Amino acid sequence: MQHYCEEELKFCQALPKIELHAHLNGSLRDATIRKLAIKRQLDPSLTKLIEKGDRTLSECFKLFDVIHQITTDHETITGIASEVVEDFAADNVRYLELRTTPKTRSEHGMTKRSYTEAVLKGMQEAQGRQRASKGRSIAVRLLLSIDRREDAAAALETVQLAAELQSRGVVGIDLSGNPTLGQWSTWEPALQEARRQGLKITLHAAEVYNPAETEAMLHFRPDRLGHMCCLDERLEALHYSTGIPVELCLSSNIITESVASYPEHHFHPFYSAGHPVILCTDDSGVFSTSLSKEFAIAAQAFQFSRLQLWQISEAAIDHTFLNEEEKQDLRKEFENARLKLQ
Ligand code: 6MZ
Repeated sequence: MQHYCEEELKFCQALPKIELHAHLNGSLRDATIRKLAIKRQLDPSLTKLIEKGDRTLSECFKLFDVIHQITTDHETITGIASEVVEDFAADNVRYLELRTTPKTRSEHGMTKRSYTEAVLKGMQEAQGRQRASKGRSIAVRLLLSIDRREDAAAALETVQLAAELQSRGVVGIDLSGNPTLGQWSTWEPALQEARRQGLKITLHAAEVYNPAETEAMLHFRPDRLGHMCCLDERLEALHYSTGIPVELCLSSNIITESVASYPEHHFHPFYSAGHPVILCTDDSGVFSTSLSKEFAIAAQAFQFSRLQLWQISEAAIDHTFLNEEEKQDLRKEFENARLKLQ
């Protein structure tokens, strides 16, 4: 069943947009996954896992492990980073904050640093191609993710790497991975260090019901939160009182069954209460979506006018991890786009 109307999708494609929650390995094109599965001679039983369908949250994490088996070497990492940037640009995303988990793969001579440099190279290549062909390019920054399976030392290594690469476009740290694994106390010291180093922080929170962890995360006061699907009234009130902007991914939450239906998605109560919300894709490849589709789905589910869609899109600029001057440039770009569309 299609949850958006084609006419609205066209409008949403023309809308300039900001993407703040996109995982690199979750955003691959189907064709790229198929090609890499053949190249890496992936076991056919695993190839089946990649085929599309409804996915529970735990199936999603099995799928990520399979995708990681085919995106192994530096050249592939550069290639997928470049493709993902191109895909967001083609969807009229003007600023992308891409996130990825740095990986050590000794069999490929890969360290967390060389992995991250391969991603940065792919991002730059895509931007360079756009500037050459169009005279302008999507702006892109990188967040380094800590996977919840990682221990305190691995988390700290990622933070130190991010701190060292700030001048190369790394602006922050994300905590993500299977929400049923690990303990907040493991990564908190590394996240405190990230803050000391001037990095911005976003946390996947309440993707499953875990009130003690969600409360600890809220008390930590990250710069942004992702998901916040499973809250009780007390945590919801606490979240509202902090004013921390929340990255919301409609298709992801519905497909993984964290939320029952689009109209029931918590995007709407947050939005109606004036709480800062940002529409995002999460894993556009895994969930067969795009940011334009997420806007079109929101338009249908919550009966948003076109003016409201513009406002939601533009308000995301305030919540990027850019400095004030860079935010101002984006606001000008949105203004120019508005004048062109009128
Ligand atoms: C939590 C998620 C996620 O880092 O290898 N990831 N973590 N919740 C989600 N909701 C569905 N979607 C993706 O991209 C894939 C990794 O991103 C995280 C997981 O750790 C996954 O392994 P990278 O580029």
